[in-house]
Amino acid sequence: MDLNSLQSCLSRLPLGQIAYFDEIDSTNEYALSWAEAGARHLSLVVADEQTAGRGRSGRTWFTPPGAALAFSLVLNQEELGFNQITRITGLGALGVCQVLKKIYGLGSQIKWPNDVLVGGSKLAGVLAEANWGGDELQSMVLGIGINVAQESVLPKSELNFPATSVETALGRPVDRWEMLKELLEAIIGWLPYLDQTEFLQAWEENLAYQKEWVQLISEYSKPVKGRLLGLESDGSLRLELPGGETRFFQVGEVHLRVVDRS
Ligand code: BT5
Repeated sequence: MDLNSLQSCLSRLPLGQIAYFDEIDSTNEYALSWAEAGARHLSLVVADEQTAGRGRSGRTWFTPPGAALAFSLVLNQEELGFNQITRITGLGALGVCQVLKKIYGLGSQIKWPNDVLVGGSKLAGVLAEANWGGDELQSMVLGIGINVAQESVLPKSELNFPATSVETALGRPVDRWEMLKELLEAIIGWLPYLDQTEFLQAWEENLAYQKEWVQLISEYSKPVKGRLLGLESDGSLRLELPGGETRFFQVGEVHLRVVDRS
């Protein structure tokens, strides 16, 4: 891939500027600096390889060359509306689920808040980051990493959750640039409806572990066990605790694991 080919592949989409790198530290890092320097709404950064791809809380995201999709989309605040920023992670994850279904017939689910699972293994991760100018939100960067070929999956010993790739799940090669085009189309298509119930419902329908007992693990508080009920309008997770009380948990530094009731 090169910039010209990427531009022609994506020419029908209403994107801002496009940047392509054979190798970069992190597309989110680049997109955040670009956004700060005034990148237009829907500007896109794509890389074949990331040397310092990141996940949440300084964790790393593995993106070896030729095997994955890694990109970041700049979303300007004026185009978004402040109360929609908590829905951006869901937008990315839902977009991935819908595109896997649409082009490959592949069922997937969202492990709240930011992972996409196929057959219980992680196939994609989403990282939404904010670009603040003082107290004011200027823009959001929506970063998505998808394991396309098996080479993008780290060895088990380096993972804290099982992982897979699109090609492993399908048993055949796929065109990752077609996937990128379809995914951007899905994301851009949802943007005007982000504040609608329809979006929240679609997001909720794709949640993994519905009605199952899960545990939320955080570095800062004791683990909480509960039955997964669904989402609140700001994207918080609704759990029923063992005593029957309902509680909400915001997208913070939490990990979700499925557990036995006992
Ligand atoms: C995520 O974080 O899953 C968000 C990943 C976002 C990556 C994209 S790529 C484009 C953009 N530019 C960036 O720099 N980032 C975004 P989290 O839930 O914190 O998961 C991170 C954990 O997933 C790591 O600690 C590993 O255990 C695991 N992991 C790392 N690489 C993986 C891979 N390729 N496939 C599956 N799991 C992986």
